[in-house]
Amino acid sequence: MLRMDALRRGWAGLLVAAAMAAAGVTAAAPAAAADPGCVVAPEVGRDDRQAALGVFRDGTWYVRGSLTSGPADLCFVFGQAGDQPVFGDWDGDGLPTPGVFRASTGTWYLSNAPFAQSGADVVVQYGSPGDLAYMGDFDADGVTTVGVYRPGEQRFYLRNSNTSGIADGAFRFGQPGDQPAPDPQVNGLRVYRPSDAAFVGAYLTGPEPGTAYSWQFGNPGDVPLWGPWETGGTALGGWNAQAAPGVYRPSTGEWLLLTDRFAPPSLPTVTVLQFGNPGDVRIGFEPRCSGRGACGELGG
Ligand SMILES: [Ca+2]
Ligand SMILES: [Ca+2]
Repeated sequence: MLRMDALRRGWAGLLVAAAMAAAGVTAAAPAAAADPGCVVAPEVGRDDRQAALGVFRDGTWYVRGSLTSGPADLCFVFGQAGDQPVFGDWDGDGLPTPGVFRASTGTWYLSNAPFAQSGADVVVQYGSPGDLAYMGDFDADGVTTVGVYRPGEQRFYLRNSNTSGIADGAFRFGQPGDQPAPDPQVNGLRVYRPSDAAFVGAYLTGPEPGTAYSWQFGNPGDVPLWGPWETGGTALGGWNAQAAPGVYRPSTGEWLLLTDRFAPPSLPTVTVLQFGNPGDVRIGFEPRCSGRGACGELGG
């Protein structure tokens, strides 16, 4: 659990350029052309928001609404090639929605609509070229906010609001080669260590937190994922799914997702499926109510 008094100790400031917009600025993220085969999001109904898998390809998001192999159920355009897709409840209304982090300019484009129909509702300047996106709910107030992992320093820089400014928290954690493994509700530090094929995490209790857990999952060479596929015995893709680890295995094109960590050992707990193309960026996708507040209606 993150506590503000703990966060105030030993923080290094992260200076960001002030030239760009702060929170509240409405601007469209530069968008790529839509894939002609894409069924655009406004045509799907409210019940279709149980999507669980997403891939990002050159500015187009492809979404599949079940934990099965197959094609995308819908897509939408938000961002451009090279952007890092992110996902979170940026306004705290209970509905997680898409965003992108453009490291080349240190700019975050955040949408508060389920499939980014409104474009970028918030533009935040935070981070530097080479940074990797690390969003989360670092102060556990129900609002997902921006952060980055700087691989060269093995250091996280975190904000508790979707605004430009210095870091509310800076923490050295991880080792060379680690990749950040964020999710919209994480309130700690978490990396994936490819050499060990393990998710390694820490709680935000000091300037250099120690490892709190190490969770082996996948094989060396896998790409970390974290998404809403942990069902705890409920139907796959159902509304009760919780965030859980997974990996994408480039050598086979497979997603391997921990779908029921509480199942008896005799039952399968890992779902293996194929979705997307080689080179796509995979992301856990959950455009639905998180349980904290009212659901937003799907706009057209
Ligand atoms: Ca929201
Ligand atoms: Ca928060």
